[in-house]
Parts: sequence; C-alpha cells; structure tokens
Amino acid sequence: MPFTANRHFKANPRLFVAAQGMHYTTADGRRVLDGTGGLWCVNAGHSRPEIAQAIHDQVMTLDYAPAFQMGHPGAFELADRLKNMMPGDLDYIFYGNSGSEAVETALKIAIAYHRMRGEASRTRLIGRERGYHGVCFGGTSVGGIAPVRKFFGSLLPGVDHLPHTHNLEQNAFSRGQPEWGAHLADELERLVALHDASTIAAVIVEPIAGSTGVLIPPKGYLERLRAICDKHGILLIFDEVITGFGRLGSSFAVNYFGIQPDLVTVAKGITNGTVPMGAVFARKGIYDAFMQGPEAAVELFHGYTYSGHPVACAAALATLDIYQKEGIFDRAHSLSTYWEDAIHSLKGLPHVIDLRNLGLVGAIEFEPIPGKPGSRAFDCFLRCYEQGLLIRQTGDIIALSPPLIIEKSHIDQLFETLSSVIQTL
Ligand code: PXG
Repeated sequence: MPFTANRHFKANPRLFVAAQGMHYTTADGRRVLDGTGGLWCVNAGHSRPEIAQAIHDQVMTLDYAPAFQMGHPGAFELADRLKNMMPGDLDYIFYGNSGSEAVETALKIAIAYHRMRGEASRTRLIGRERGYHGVCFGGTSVGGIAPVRKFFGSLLPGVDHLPHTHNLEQNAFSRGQPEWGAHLADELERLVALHDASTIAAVIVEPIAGSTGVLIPPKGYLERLRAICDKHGILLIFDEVITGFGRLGSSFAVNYFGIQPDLVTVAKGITNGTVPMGAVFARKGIYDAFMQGPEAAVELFHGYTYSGHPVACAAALATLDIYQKEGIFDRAHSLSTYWEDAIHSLKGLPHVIDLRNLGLVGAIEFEPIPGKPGSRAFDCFLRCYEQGLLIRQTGDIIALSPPLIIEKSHIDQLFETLSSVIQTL
C-alpha cells in the first residue's frame, strides 16, 4: 500500500465502499465527512453523475486513441479550455497521468528548453526543503522530504535545495500568508553564486507546500523567487498539483498570487479525481523554442501511452463544466473567511502549537510526543475516522482540504469533531 503503515492497516482495515457529495461510506456502513477531498483531488464533491456520464459516453465512442503521431479532438478542446483558465501566455499543454509524471515532464522540458536555445550547460534543478513533487526519480530528487529521499540512493545529480519557509517562532497562528520570511527567497542568490547561473535550468516549488504539512508562502516570497529567476535566466516551475482548480478560491495559485511562472504542473482536481490525469502548462516562448528544425521531425522526445487519454479528457471537460457552471472556485473564495475563523477557533486546545490556512486549505500542528514523532497526529486521524471525519496526517500535522462544495454546516461539524477529538489526545 502506498505511504501506508501496512501492518497496522491490515490488522485494522479502513475501507470505503461508496462516496457521494461530501461523504464517504465505510464497509461497515458509516458515513464519513470528507475533510481531505479524497487526497486533495475531489474538488467538486464525490460521484458526480455528469462526469460519470461523460466517461461512459467516451468509452462507448472512442475508448482509446494513440497519442504518438495521432490525436483526438478532446485533447485539443481540453487544452483550449485549460489555457483560457490560466493567466498570461501559459498556453501550451502536455498531458500525463499523474502529478508525478507532470513533474518529470516539466523538469525535462526545462532542461531541453535551455539546450534548444544553445544553453546546454543549464541542467541543474533547484527544489526546496520540505517540497513534495511526487515519487519518480526527478520529483524525489528535487523534493525535500528526508524519509522519502534517503531510501533511494543518490537520486539525480546536479540538484540543490532552497530552505523551507516554515518557522513557528516567527509565524505561528498566522491567518493567511505569514508576514515573516520573504528574505528566504534570497537563498536562491546564494545557490546561483555557488553554482553559477549558467548551470541552472529551473527552480521548482509548490506555491503552498501541501503534503509536508501546509506551508503557506510568506508575503513577498514567491515574488522574490520570480525576480531572482528572471535576473538569472532561470525557469520558474510552480507545482500546482494541489493548488490548481480552485483550492485557493481562484483557478490556480498563478491567478491567486498574480505571479507568472514559466511552467505549471497540475493533476488531481483536473478530473475531480475520477480518472488519473496530469498536465504541464508551458509559456509560449518555451513551446516556440522547440518548434524548430524539419517540420516532419519530432520536437520533444517525451510522452506516455496514455498522454491525453480520451477518457481522462472527457472526465476533465465534464469536471471543468461543473467548476464553471456551479462557480465552485468563487464558492471556495467566499467560504475562505468562514473557514479561517473556524480553524483558528481551535487555538488554545491542548498540544496545538500552530494553526494556518489559505483558501480552503488548513493545518493543525501538534507538539510531538517526546520520542514518538507523528504519533499524536496519527492518533488524531484514527479517532476522527472513528467519529466520522476523514482528515490527513503528516508528521505531527493535520492537513485539511475539503471538497470545495462544502457547506458551512459541514465546516462546523468538521471543527466540532476535531475539537472534541483533540481534547482526548
Ligand atoms: N506534486 C505535488 C505538489 C503533490 O502534492 C504530486 C506532485 C504527485 O502527484 P501524484 O498524482 O503522482 O501522486 C503531489 C501529490 C497528501 C498527499 O496527503 C499529497 C499528494 C499525494 C498523496 C497524498 O498530502 N500529492
């Protein structure tokens, strides 16, 4: 099982057999409120008939089309829809099947782009401590989670990391973006001085680090990263696998923060979690750099059997229709203040050393039990599940990312359950 305590789980399994709207149903027939949107992916709520119908119709019409040297209309229609949601000239889309594949694709495009422009020495990739970019070798290498890295050898060469931005002394209990920490972006200048800009292809960051416990970027931090990348000709990649598709109350973190990266990775909410799909957005200048040489020659030596899979495209188009028709992103935006107040109402409960939030994302950080890191939050996760609430635990942090169709009454229930469980920890 992925990222799971296998023996613990198998001794005491937690199985979902159905899902509808905001709720899962367990194998023993209990309803569980989904505080995590599956795994940050079910933004429009569970088991939407419109998406099911689109998937069914697609399988019955065109189940699969080869992705190499062939195409189908859905992939192009979806690319048009996606680019219209994304600001600036991030107008070109490359499809894969997951966030991990989107990340590999973006890293490879970044290196190849510099090569196409005659700067083949720009191969170095810069990630960030506590970053998560999926589980392939590239993503693991630029990622910054020690337990995820240490088992797998030396990973990719030529990778360095920025410091993470999490600092409870300065920023505990911040509402929204913390005030302190923009200067941490200046560490990129140090890495440039150390390695020389001519060796650096790209910097990849999550606008909000999700998996490692919801680390909200300090005010001004992302802006500074963009400025330093510009100064040195380094591509900036936003990994929007969790922030994409409304999580912050706008289509993407790109809109939310008003910063223009060069490449953007997405997955998860693109199909509302129904069919695996990932994608990379590239700016026009990047696409153009590849469109050289003989017209009948392949320009990018990269792709997957299931790039732009017709069924995934149909699911994505139906998902985007729902997002649009129901104004799901605006809804997330208008609920974000209620959400913020609700999460910060947990202040003062035992063991709670931080509460943080942005859009419809939240985190609760606990003081670790000495010698047993992670066990307090894992206990919280187990007890919440027993009480009918699904949350996500990482280290001693609880991450919350409910479907964006959440109602105020669900928010109340979610935090009432959490509050009563925390008092038993
Ligand atoms: N980038 C980011 C920023 C992610 O959050 C990936 C890449 C990889 O995506 P795939 O589709 O290959 O898993 C992710 C995935 C959690 C959790 O509970 C987060 C992810 C996956 C599973 C659990 O925080 N993020």
